[in-house]
Amino acid sequence: MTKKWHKESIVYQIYPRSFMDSNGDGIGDIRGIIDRLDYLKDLGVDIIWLSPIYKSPNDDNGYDISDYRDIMEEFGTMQDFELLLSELHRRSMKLIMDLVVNHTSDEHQWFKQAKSSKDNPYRDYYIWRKGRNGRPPNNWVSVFSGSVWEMDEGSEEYYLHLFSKKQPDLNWENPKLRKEIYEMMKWWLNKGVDGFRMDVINLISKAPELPDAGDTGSELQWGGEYFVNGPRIHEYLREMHREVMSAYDVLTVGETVNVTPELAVSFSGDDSEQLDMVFQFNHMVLGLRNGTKWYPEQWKLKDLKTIITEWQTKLHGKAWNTIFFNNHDYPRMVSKFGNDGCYRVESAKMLAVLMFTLEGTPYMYQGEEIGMTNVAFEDLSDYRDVETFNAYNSLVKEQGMLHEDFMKALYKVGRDNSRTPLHWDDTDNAGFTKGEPWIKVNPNYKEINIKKEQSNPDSVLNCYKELIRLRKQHKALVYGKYIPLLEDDERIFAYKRVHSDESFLILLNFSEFPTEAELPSDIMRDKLELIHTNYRNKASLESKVFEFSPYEARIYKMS
Ligand code: TEU
Ligand code: CA
Repeated sequence: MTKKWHKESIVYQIYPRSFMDSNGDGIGDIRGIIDRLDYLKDLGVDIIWLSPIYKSPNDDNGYDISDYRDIMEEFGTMQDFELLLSELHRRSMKLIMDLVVNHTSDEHQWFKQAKSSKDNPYRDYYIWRKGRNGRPPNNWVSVFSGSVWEMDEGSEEYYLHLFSKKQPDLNWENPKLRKEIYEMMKWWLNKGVDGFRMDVINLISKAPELPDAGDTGSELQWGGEYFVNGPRIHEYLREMHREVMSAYDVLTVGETVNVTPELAVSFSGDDSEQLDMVFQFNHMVLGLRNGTKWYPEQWKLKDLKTIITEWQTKLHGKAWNTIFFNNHDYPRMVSKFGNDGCYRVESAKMLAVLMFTLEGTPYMYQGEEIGMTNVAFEDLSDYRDVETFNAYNSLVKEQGMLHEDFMKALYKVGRDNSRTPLHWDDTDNAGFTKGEPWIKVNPNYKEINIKKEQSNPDSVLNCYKELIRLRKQHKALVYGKYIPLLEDDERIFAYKRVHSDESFLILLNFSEFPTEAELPSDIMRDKLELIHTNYRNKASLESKVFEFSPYEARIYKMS
């Protein structure tokens, strides 16, 4: 297996709007990030992934870009950005940018031109079709609810938008558009950025006929079969690699929805010449019935284990995994996979052990290192996410779902759960801003904040630091082969990481109950050395059976 810097690195995702506000306007900004780089360096972070900071009208918090070569005014200036980059590099840290090229904002110059007339040269940068007897060109449903088609009154044609109507999809069939994107990417790479996280990159190729999903003429439905991993996707990514990435030693990570391990290998396999690694979401959508987001159910540990084992096993030696359990689109990981009530600290630490002992590059999301939790605002108007409002209109106002039921679902799955400001200390607004924050702070900030965590040697934050240090010390935790144990156990997640020079045994009690487990007899207890645990003075090896406290996690070195 070839070793590369990006496999051994720890990535930290910053959601700039909510990280740190330097000028009191209530919105996080680039200066705020610069001020806190020493915190990230001290934590052990190597690479920062910045969610979009480009010029944007913020319909989808920056994922709707109106100028790829400029900075969002609220976040600062290009000079601020260049300072951030040099301050990172001075600390031997790297920066990857979010690259959002499935769509632009409808306020991008290209779209304004395209809309202005049918024979404008930019018309073909987007996807236009005539309606069918006053109805949209096909029946696909948008990720953000409603039809994917929006009528343009001027030309009486519809344009395609897989996300909000302010995010028109780009037409990748057009070679001029592709070239323009590649030039833009080179422009950023030549500035010195160290790679890209590519937003919904496996949606850029659509089946050209754009056929109805399911039965012709049926109700709105998911048309993924015609645009997820579409017909020319590998061709485009290979072209991008050849034209752009191959000339730079940088990191590319594709956000790919609905992929199997086989597809992931086809995108990021060692000789694929497309991407370095992909984010896959099979574990993230656990508990979401048929992938529908707004009817969450309880997820099961066995399913989580099955998915992780499948991905760890099938990619080993072929492609490189990413490890993450939350980001700006999903609930906080301690609330979803742990217990954000009385075992918040224990379970946040246990999940950290999982993060840093699997094969793949760990991608942390801001706030997870202190065990930040979901939020439950009483009033819908305290929320900010376009996905939430569109879903509310569609499900509650049009389809009769009860307001209370929607709010309950929102508390579990809403994207704003992870977008509330980062808690720096216990002063007003958690030290995030001197002004009025763009979205309310989670009221539990007095209990959960960085300052408090820093002063407590036993905190979640210090546990993260310790685990990052361990991972950097032991290559087996990065490259070792993953071998699952106790696969049928409904409470214990157990596995080995086996490498030529050393091996580790990882045991995690994913339940709130004291639990016992008996390991296979070939694991010799007298050959185990405990090197990490989230409980003090515990984990004696005397008894034959392993006994675990709620959410107890242990790492043993095996000899
Ligand atoms: O997300 C892609 C995506 O499919 C998500 O919309 C996801 O399905 C949804 O959040 C689950 O509720 C990327 C970005 O990460 C997201 O923030 C953007 O809104 C989206 O693309 C459009 O750019
Ligand atoms: Ca600000």
